Amino acid sequence: MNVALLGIPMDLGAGRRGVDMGPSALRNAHLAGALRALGHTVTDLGDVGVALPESVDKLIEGGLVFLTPIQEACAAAAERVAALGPDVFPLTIGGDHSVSMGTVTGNALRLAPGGGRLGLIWVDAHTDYNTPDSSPSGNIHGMPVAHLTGLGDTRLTGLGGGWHMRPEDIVMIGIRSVDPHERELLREAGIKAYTMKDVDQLGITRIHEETLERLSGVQGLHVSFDADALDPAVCPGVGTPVPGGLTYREGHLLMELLSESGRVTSMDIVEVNPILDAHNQTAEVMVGMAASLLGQRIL
Ligand code: Z70
Ligand code: MN
Ligand code: MN
Ligand code: MN
Repeated sequence: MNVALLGIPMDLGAGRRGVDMGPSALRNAHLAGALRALGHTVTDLGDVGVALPESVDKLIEGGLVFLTPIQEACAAAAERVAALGPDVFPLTIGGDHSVSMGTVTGNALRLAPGGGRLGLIWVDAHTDYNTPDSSPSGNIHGMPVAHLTGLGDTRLTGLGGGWHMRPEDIVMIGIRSVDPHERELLREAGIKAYTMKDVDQLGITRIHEETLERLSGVQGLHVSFDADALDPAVCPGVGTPVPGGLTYREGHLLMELLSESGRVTSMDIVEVNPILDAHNQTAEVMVGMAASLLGQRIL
């Protein structure tokens, strides 16, 4: 496969500094080399330009922290991804999870002019379904999925030029932290979310089967993997660690099964925070997840 790496070194959407160094940490953990070892052709497109928080004068607009520079970086990421051909596998590396408003939009535009029907598998401790009104923090990394479905601030919902995700084309896995009003919004939208209780009860194999069945009508499948979906013991380098996450093997099994399905067309790795990490462990684990999704096998 032709894999295109694109970094979005942005921490403007997160509550803590440091995930802007995620792309560097993942490159240092030999992301490109690991994928080349699997036989892929890997082209590193470098990074999208992102404003420094220190050089931005307007911090909060309409309750949203760093709205303008986040909108600009997401628009740039969407444009870069959309320009890639349909036979390329974009692997976009953040950055806080607000980058996915740009990457998911770009991948939908890559499928078809005006935006195709993209399925989204959101692997995360959080549902990231807050709107500016429901958000307890104003941090945009808690809001990307809502904006992708057309809810929230028009500057962010406008990223796809009118394209939006269908809520029924979204499946979330690993969920264990949802804000009260966010829970209501998720229910109203009808988004399928597998909590950690579901992971314990059903297991990854059944969740994978149900997910692909549910997303059987889409043209492409995007996996957005937030490092905080994995247990903090596995991935300590994240801004919002939540106990009781996916194990190392559950993460790999999910990636291996998705890889075997042959249906995944793009991926994000987000929320890797080297400042909070232990010897780049989180980046190394996430490189392993990408390798499993892109065909690495034990035997
Ligand atoms: C909380 C909020 C969050 C990380 C998303 C947390 C959001 N629900 N944290 N991703 N790491 O502020 O909206
Ligand atoms: Mn997230
Ligand atoms: Mn998260
Ligand atoms: Mn939109």
